[in-house]
Amino acid sequence: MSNFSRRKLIATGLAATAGASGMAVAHRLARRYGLIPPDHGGIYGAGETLTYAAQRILTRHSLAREFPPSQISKTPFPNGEAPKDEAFKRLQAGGFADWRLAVDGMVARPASFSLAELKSYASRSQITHLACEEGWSFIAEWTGVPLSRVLDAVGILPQARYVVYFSIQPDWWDSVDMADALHPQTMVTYGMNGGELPAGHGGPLRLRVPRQLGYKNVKYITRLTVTDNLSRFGKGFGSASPEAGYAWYAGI
Ligand SMILES: Nc1nc2c(c(=O)[nH]1)N[C@H]1C(S)=C(S)[C@@H](COP(=O)(O)O)O[C@H]1N2
Ligand SMILES: [Mo]
Repeated sequence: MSNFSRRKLIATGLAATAGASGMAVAHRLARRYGLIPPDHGGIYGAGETLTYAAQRILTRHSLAREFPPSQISKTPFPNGEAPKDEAFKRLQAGGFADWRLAVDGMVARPASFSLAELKSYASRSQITHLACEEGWSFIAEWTGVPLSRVLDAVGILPQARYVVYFSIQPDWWDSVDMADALHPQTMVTYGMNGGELPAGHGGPLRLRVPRQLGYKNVKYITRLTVTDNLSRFGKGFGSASPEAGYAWYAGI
């Protein structure tokens, strides 16, 4: 069977079984194709599996919408304020010259990048929407280096399935699967609207995942870990968010 018709069959099967004989069959199908999200055991269990599996099959390569400059929001909405802890303030006072992004796990050459090193790679800018699950959103131009470029530099091993990302704020960490990690719009972001990325929006470094909701776009990232298994991170849900009731996969 061609890849396309196989995908279509799985998708149709998932959609049909969701309504009819319930989630169990959808879950079995998803498992067979390696599409069980790490938080499937949570409150939403089967529903999360169905959303993630169906999205991955149908929209694996789709792009988030990009906007013209005229659409950039006049007053972007910083959800939070810059971290107030001493470690962050010290780095900020030094112009973030000592900020590092460590990359480890299932990679051939673990490395630690300074901002200057990240900025030495070809940059990409995109005007995309950041949507919070609480209902507000804004459009901004984001500049950075595609995550795929950073992963190329360290050489991901073939077993890699997820990239886990950590913030200087210990409560904020998350992960994406390789489809999103290698997606051309997923960026290690250091600029916004033509200037530096403001601390309120995650400066000096933030992961932008425009195909997922705001909370997946973790600010102040300091470390990436490539892995084939999310069970040893936190409570094993692939993110801190499912512990608070939010889905690991927040595709839009
Ligand atoms: N480190 C960190 N990352 C974070 C958050 C946070 O509080 N700390 N908030 C998240 C949430 S819930 C949203 S909606 C967006 C808000 O992005 P903004 O501050 O650029 O508006 O950042 C996400 N990333
Ligand atoms: Mo949010």
